Amino acid sequence: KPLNHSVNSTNYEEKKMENSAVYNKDKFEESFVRHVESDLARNMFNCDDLGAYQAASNAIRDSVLVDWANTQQQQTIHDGKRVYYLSLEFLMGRAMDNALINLDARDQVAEAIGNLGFNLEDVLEQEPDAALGNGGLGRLAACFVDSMSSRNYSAWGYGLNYQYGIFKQEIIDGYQVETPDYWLKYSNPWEVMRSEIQIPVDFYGYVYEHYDTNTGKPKKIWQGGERVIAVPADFPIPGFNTTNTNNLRLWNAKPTMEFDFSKFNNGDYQQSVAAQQRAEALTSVLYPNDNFEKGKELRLRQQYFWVAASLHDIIRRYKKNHKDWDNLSNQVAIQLNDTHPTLAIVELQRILVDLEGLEWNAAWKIVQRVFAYTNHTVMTEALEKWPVDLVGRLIPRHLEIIYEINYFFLKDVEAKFPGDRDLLSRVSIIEEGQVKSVRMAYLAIVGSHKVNGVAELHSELIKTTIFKDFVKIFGPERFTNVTNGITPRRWLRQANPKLAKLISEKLNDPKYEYLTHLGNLKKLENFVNDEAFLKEWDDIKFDNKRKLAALIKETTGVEVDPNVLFDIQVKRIHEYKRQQLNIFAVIYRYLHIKKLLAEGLSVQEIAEKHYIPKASIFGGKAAPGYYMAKIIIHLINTVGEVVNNDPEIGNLLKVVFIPDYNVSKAEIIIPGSDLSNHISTAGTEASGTSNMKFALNGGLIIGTVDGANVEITREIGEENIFLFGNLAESVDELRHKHYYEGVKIPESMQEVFNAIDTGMFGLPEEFKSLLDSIRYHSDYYLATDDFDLFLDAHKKLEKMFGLGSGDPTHLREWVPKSVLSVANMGFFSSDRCIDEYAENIWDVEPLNV
Ligand code: B1H
Ligand code: IMP
Repeated sequence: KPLNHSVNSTNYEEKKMENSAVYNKDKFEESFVRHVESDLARNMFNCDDLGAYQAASNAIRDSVLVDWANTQQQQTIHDGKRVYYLSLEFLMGRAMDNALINLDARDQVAEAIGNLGFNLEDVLEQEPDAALGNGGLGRLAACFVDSMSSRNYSAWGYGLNYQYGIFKQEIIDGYQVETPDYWLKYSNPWEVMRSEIQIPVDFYGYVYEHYDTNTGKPKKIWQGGERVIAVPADFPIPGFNTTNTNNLRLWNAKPTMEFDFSKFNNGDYQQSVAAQQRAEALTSVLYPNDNFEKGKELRLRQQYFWVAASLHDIIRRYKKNHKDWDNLSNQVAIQLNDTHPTLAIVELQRILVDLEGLEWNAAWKIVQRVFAYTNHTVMTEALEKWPVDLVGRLIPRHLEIIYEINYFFLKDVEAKFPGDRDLLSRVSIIEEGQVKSVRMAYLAIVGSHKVNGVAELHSELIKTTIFKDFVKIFGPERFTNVTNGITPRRWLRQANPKLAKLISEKLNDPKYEYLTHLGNLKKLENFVNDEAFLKEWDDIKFDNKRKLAALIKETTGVEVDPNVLFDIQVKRIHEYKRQQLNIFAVIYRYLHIKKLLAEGLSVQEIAEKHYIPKASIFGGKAAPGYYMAKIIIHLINTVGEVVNNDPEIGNLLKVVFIPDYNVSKAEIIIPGSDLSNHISTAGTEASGTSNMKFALNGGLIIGTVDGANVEITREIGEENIFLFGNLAESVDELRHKHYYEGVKIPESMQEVFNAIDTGMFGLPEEFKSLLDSIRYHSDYYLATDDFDLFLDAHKKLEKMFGLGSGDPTHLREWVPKSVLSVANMGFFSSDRCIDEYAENIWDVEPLNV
C-alpha cells in the first residue's frame, strides 16, 4: 500500500520531523549508543573515533534508508521512465558529511556527537574515501548521482564495487610509489549488501544453431563455458532538500556454488578452489589509467560482467510491469559514460533477439532509442579498441552480433553514399589491420540515438575530427553538447563551509536554497564594491589557505606562509595537462630570483619589484606504467628539494608536491587556492571539472583556451580569468612545423633546460627523456610554443595579486575578481547539466509525487 509520502520540498519540513533520528539530539544519541553496543559489539567506554564514525554512520544511514525505501516504492508505483547511468567509475569520496549536509542535519548531529564526547570533524576524518575512479570521469559520475537525487529524478547508477580503488600514492625520494588501496578494511556502513540477489553471468563457451520448432526458424544458442555470479551492493544517494533518495548499485563478482566435481573427483581440490577464486578477482581492482586504454583481457571481462548484470537487472525490473517491448524506451534510458559500457548495446540486442525472439530490425530500433553515449576524450590513445580474437573468445555470440550490426550499418552507408569504399573502411566498426579490432566508439555511436561531448569546444571538435564521417552519415542531430557541471553541495557547502555561510547571509537565504538554484549567486555582484564584504571574503580565503598550509606541513614537512600566492595544479599527471610547462616556469622563476639575489637585491626588494612571494603547489597521480608522467613528478620533487632548502630565498618561492591527491584532499586544497592551473594543450582537455570547482571557491584561473575554460570565460568575463596560449585551431599546423622544420626552443626555456642538464636538480639523465621529447621529438604538446605566453600571463596576474591579504592592490584588484567569478558560476552546477540530459537526451521529468 502506498505510503502517504512526498518527495518534493514543500512537505519536506514535515517529513523531517517524522524522520527524527537525525533531527532530534536525544534520539540520535540513543541510536548511536545502540549501534555501538549492537553492531559494533563495543561499549561507550572503549569507543574511539573510528567506532564513533561507524556508529554515527549507521545511525544516519537508518534515516537515509527510510527515505530510500520510500523513494523506491514511489518510483515503482509511479512506474515512469527511469534513467540508468552506467559508469565503470564512481569517485564518491566520503559519504557521511555529504549525507549530513544533504539531510540538513549537520548541526544537530555535531551537537549530539559532541554531547557523547566526540568531535564531528575528527569523526568524519575516520572515513576512508570511496575512490572507485581515476579522476574527472569518475568524479563526474559522482556529481551526477548527487544531482539526479537532488533534482528528483528516478535514476540509478550502475558500476563495479572494486575492493581496491585507485592506488595510494607515496612519494619516496621524490619518486611515486604505489600501494594498494584496500578501502574495505573495516565494514562499510554505507553499503547495503544484497546477497539474496544473484545474477549469473557467462563467459567463453561456443555458439550453435538450433532449429526452433515453434517458429520453424534457426535460432542461435550461446553455451557459456564459465559462470560468475553478480551480487549487488547498494549505496543510497540522498538528495539535498528533498527526500528523494536514489540507488547506486555496484556489483561484486562471486563464484558459483556449483563446484567443479570433475576436478574434485580427480583429486585436484586446490585447482577447483583456484577456479572459484578467479571469480572474485574480477571485481577486485580498478584499472588505474586515466585517458589511456591498455586492452587487457581482465578489463574486458569486467566490462561484460558489469554490463550483463546491469542489463539483466534493468530488464527484470521492466518485465515486472510490462510486456510490450516497443515500450521499453518509454521506460528506460541508459546513458553510457564513455565507451566502457558499450557492450550493453550488444547485450540488449542479444536479449531481444536471442532470448525474447524479436526480429533483428525491430530489436535494433528499440536498442537505439534506449541508449545514449557520452564521449570524454579525443585522444586516440584513450579510444577503446578490442581485438576481435579476444572478444570472440570471451563472448562469442556478442562478436557475431557486432559483425551483424556492422554489416547492416555498412549496407546503409553504401546505400547512402554508393561507391565510397574509403568511407566504408573509415567508419567500419571492425578495424582491419595488424590486429583486427572492434572500435568501441563507433559501435557506441551506431547503437545510440544521441552522442554528446562534455564542453562546447570538445563537442565541436568531435564533430569535425574523430566522428566527422558519422555526422555525414547520421546528420548533425545525433550529436549534441552537455557541458559538464559539479555539485555545489560537496564543492561549496561541504568543502568551504565558511564561504557557503557568508553567501547564504548575503543572499538572505538561511536555508541555502542557492545550492539548488546556483544562478542565485549572481546577486553577489551587488557587493563587489562593498569593502567590508571584500575584506570578509578575503579573510575566509586566508583561513582556508591556513588549513591548506597545515595539510602541506603534515604531508610534506614544508612550511608555506599563507600570505603568499598559492599557485596550484592538482589533477592526474599527464603530458597533455602540461605539469611540465608549470614546473619549467617555476625553475625559470627560481633562476631569476637567484640572479637578482646575486646582484645584491634583498628578498623584500625582489618581492616588491620583481617576483611576488608564492608557493607552487602540485598534486596528482601518474598511471603506474606512464614513464613520462613519473619523470615529471620526480622533477617537481627535486626542484622542491633544492628550492625549499635554499637558505637565501625566504618565502619568495616554495615548491611542494602533496602526495596522494584524492577527493578528501581536494576538499581542502581547492578552497585554499588563489590561482589554479588548467593549462592543457588546446584541444586536448575535453572539459575539465576542477576548473569549475576552483572558480566556485573564489580562486582565479590561469588557463589555455581549452575545454570548459571557454565557457567559464564567457560566464565570468575575460577580465576575471587569465587565458594564454595557442588556440586549438593552430595545433595541427604547429605540430606540422615542429615535425618538418624542427622545434625552436625559446631562450627562456633553454635557460631552464641548461639548469637541468647541468645537474642543478639531480642527475640530468633522469630527466633526459622528458627534455628530449621536447627538443628532439617534435614537442607534441607544444610546450615551446606556449612557454613565453605562460610567463607573460603570470607577470600580468601577479601585479593584480599584489602582496596578498591586507595589501590595498590585492583588495582592490584581485578580490573583486574572485567575487565576480563566484557570482557567475551558476551555470556550472551539475543540476543544470542533469536537467539538460533529462530534457534533450533522456526525455524524463522530475518526479514530484
Ligand atoms: C576523461 C577519460 C578516461 N576523458 C579512459 N577520458 C579511462 C578514459 O580507465 N580508462 O580507460 C579513464 C578515463 N577521462 C576526462 O573526463 C576528461 O579528460 C576531462 O576533460 C573531463 O572533464 C572528464 C569528465 O568529462
Ligand atoms: P526494483 O529494483 O525496481 O525491482 O525495486 C526495488 C525493490 O526490489 C527493492 O526492495 C530491491 O531491494 C528489490 N530488488 C532489487 N533488485 C532485485 C532483484 O534482482 N531480485 C529481487 N528483488 C530485487
